Amino acid sequence: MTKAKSNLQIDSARLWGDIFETAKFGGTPKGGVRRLTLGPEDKQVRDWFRTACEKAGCEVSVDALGTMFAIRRGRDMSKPPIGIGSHLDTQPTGGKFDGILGTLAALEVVRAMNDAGIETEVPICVCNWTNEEGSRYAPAMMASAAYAGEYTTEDILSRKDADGITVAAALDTISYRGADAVGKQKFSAFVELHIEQGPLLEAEHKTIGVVDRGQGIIWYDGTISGFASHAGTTPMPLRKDALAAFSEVVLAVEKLARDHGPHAVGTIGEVKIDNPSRNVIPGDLAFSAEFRSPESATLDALHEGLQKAVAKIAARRKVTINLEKIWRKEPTVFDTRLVDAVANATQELGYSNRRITSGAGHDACNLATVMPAAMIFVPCKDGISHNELEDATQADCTAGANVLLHTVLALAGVASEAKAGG
Ligand code: HGY
Ligand code: MN
Ligand code: MN
Repeated sequence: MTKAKSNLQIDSARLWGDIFETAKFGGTPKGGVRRLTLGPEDKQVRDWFRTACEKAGCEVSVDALGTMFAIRRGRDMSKPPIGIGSHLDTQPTGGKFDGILGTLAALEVVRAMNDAGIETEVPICVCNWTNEEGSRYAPAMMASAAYAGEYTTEDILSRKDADGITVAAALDTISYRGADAVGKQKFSAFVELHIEQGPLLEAEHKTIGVVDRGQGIIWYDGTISGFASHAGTTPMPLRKDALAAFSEVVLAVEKLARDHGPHAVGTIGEVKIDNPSRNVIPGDLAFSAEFRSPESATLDALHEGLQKAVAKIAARRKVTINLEKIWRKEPTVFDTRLVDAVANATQELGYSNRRITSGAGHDACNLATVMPAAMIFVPCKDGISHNELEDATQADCTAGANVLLHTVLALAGVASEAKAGG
């Protein structure tokens, strides 16, 4: 096997052009991207992605949950491919880079190999995982979780969004409910490039994050039932105010996370009052909550603490609070051989770097439970993500894609490449 020239680089302008080209699908006036999974804008970007992968000589397939796999042939097609890629769906107030950089950089890696006339020993598979964000349908990283065996395909297909539309119906609407069973596409390893979505790399002026761990996550759905009554005539001591009780739950989540710092985090991102009215004391509401920590024991402590806090609030305020744990993702430890391959490629290319734990969840975190997996981070401006202001530099995105290229070449093996200048 020959060794790829370490000066082999991706085409920076082509990658950057793709990022801005695809940002049009669901582009928002503030420069963000609103491309909820399985919606019309997701179909647009999926169609664009399929065409671009086929133009790059890949064979594209789609599985029963809509995940897309684009195979670039290798010399030995009997071996499972090296998987690369990420996701193309976004948050409602998403940006141009979260998931999109990793998916388009994976496509760019294939094109750079094509341009260099490189044939790899084993095939390469570029992936677009369905519903990584978990905003329209829970859980997050839904399709890769099903791929890793955490959920059955039937369970996921039956999941409903806020309008009662199932995943199955949404897939059919955009014609991305593939014939292939989830899990049919095998891999020998998976490497994902992603923006850090946090402030560390930028603050330390590091170009590359060599990701060795990922936080664990717990998601909850909650309801609070008090008693709706007249805002003017109900004396304060007699109230069963669901929203006032909820406000104590919010502060309890925040306090628990702070008390288990510095790495634990807790957030309540959604609340919906049933039949809200300015002169009715809120009787019923629904909300979602989440905790994250790199340590499983801390997740246990946070979970226990929240149960206790909620029971106390409910008793004191004479309301009923139901808290359902709907998802728990254990912390991820990525494969050391792969993490070292990322570190070696980074060193060879001469990029400043540091080891880093991922605060966000990623498809690679699910895949790491069933195959060797690793991640590469690049900085994003002010660490902002899940916000339309999300931004990154062309130079950093290019560096990340170059590290992905050389990591993949090391893992896939170079069977042959065009003569220099050939
Ligand atoms: O929630 C997450 O960490 C990811 O952005 N879906
Ligand atoms: Mn993401
Ligand atoms: Mn995200």
